[in-house]
Amino acid sequence: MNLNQIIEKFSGIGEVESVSPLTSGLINQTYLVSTVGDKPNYVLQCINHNIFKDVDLLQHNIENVTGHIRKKLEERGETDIDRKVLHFLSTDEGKTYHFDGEHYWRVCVFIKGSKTLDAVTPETSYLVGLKFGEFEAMLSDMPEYLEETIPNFHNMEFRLKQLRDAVEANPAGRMEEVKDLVDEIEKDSYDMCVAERYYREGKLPKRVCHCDTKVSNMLFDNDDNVLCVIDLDTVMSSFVFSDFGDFLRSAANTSAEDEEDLSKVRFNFDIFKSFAKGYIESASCFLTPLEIEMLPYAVKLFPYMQAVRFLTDYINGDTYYQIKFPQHNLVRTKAQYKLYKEVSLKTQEMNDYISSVAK
Ligand code: GN1
Ligand code: MG
Repeated sequence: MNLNQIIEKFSGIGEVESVSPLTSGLINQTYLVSTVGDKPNYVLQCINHNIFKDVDLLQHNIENVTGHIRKKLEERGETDIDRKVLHFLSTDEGKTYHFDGEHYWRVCVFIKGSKTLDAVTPETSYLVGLKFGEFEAMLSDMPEYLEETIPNFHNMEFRLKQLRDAVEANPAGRMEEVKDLVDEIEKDSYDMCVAERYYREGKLPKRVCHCDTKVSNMLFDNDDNVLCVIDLDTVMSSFVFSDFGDFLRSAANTSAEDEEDLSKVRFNFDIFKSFAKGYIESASCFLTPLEIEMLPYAVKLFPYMQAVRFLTDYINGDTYYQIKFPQHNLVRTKAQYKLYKEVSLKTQEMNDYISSVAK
């Protein structure tokens, strides 16, 4: 695959100096394209077409969302807008992606002086909370309904069905090894699906959310101020819990998503408090009382859902997530399930804190 030939399909890129892989992310392949002189650098991505089946819809959503945010920032008179929202390049055919006959590619401008973080402090997570609340608030009046780029992406009932189908089919012969873990996880399955039931009863809305708010999907400047939200593939209608819970799943975990030593996996309550404070400050203008009351549920839901998803993939023989060693998805499952247990111990404290800030 000649990356230079792909880059040439996108208009306006200067002379390329080097192309090097950027490693974060479990789904798409990402490269940094450095150009000669003081021209901008770019991020080139090969979109995982097995997962995102409808790339045209995917890019359509991203164009809509970035366009809408850009408009909002302009209306607010913000400066330096190109550092606050992503800009995707078009090809000569006027599309924001290129299909080379086998793979789908896209390019966005690399925001100069930006970085990602793998961990945050209470100070930064307060700012991130404000930013995500603001992100959702800006998207709350999108004129067009956003179709789901991955149907049922954060639907807990659907994720449990996938697990149960995998258990039934046992395609990789791994069931013997994980049977007890599956039984353990199943015990809380009914409680964890409460949001879907409330949705059907008309008690909870779905709104445009980011749906992949892990810490590494946000750009910071050199002073650790939040610049913008990246990795927009999963921006779609969902419960606000997606953004709240998924951020804390990574940010308030005292260890890595795939930590093998489970004694290191704990829930950092200070991070929870500062993120919740920031988020409620900027999002309470549109959140319903029930959405606010259920935020602690969201913090439990996401490590739980992620454990179910990793375990399903392990049972299926690792067909979804990129893995670095054969047991990787099982290690990830156990770490996420441990986090779920740790968070659950703090339910009362989380409820008390949320009621104290959401007055
Ligand atoms: C995937 O692409 P990446 O690595 O940011 C996944 C998320 C998971 C996450 C777990 C499209 O995100 O849903 O929470 O891995 N994205 C997709 O690290 O499945
Ligand atoms: Mg990512």
